[in-house]
Amino acid sequence: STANLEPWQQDFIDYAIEKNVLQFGDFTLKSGRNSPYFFNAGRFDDGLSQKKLGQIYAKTLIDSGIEFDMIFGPAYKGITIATATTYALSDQYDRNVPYAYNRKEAKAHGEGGKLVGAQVKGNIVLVDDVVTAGTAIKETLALLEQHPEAKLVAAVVLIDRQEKLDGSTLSAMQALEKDYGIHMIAAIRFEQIMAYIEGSEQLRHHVERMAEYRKQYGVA
Ligand code: OMP
Repeated sequence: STANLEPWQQDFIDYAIEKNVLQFGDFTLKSGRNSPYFFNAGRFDDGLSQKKLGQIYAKTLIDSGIEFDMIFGPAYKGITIATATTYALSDQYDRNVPYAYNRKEAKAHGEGGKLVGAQVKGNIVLVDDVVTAGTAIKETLALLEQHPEAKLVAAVVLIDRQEKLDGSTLSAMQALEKDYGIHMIAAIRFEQIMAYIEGSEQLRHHVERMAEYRKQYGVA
């Protein structure tokens, strides 16, 4: 692989392996594909993890140069990512950014409705963990369509698995950009995970299966 791996990406993958977030074996994905690796962000389950995650999302978003007004975290995993990201934006970039998230079930009493947090308006950035087929992001698009004062301008994810959609030559990230004009930004891409494995003595034995998987499902 020719993908260059930045030092902060190297450090972050080190940490993902240490936390058993990045795993190798046999996994069935939401899409039904059988994958030799899985990135389980749910195992980032402590304060240091949240600090590192927030910093990575904030850095990726700020480095993209995209102008935005607020962060949206789709339930459930996006919710903690939204808080970690806005905390880091405040802590490291002196930007106080509002955030909102959705409930999976609408509440019939109390404040009611499906959205929680700041009023959803302006240029919205969605945050989520991993993109394979982009299903979760499309659901948020549909949800935000009910709020004409809000525009989804970008999505920042931790991992772009860079997999072809069925019947397409494009990945979910590429298709979402093309079809909806949303800037799709990933902190780390599959090709960088490959580069990491190729450079690791302990993990190099996974290269063959990973390369096979990439050949079958990966985008050019
Ligand atoms: P899509 O909604 O198809 O893009 O799949 C992304 C979702 O699948 C993530 O939000 C996870 O729920 C799950 N997933 C992972 O967490 N890690 C992976 O490495 C792969 C998947 C997956 O099932 O594709």
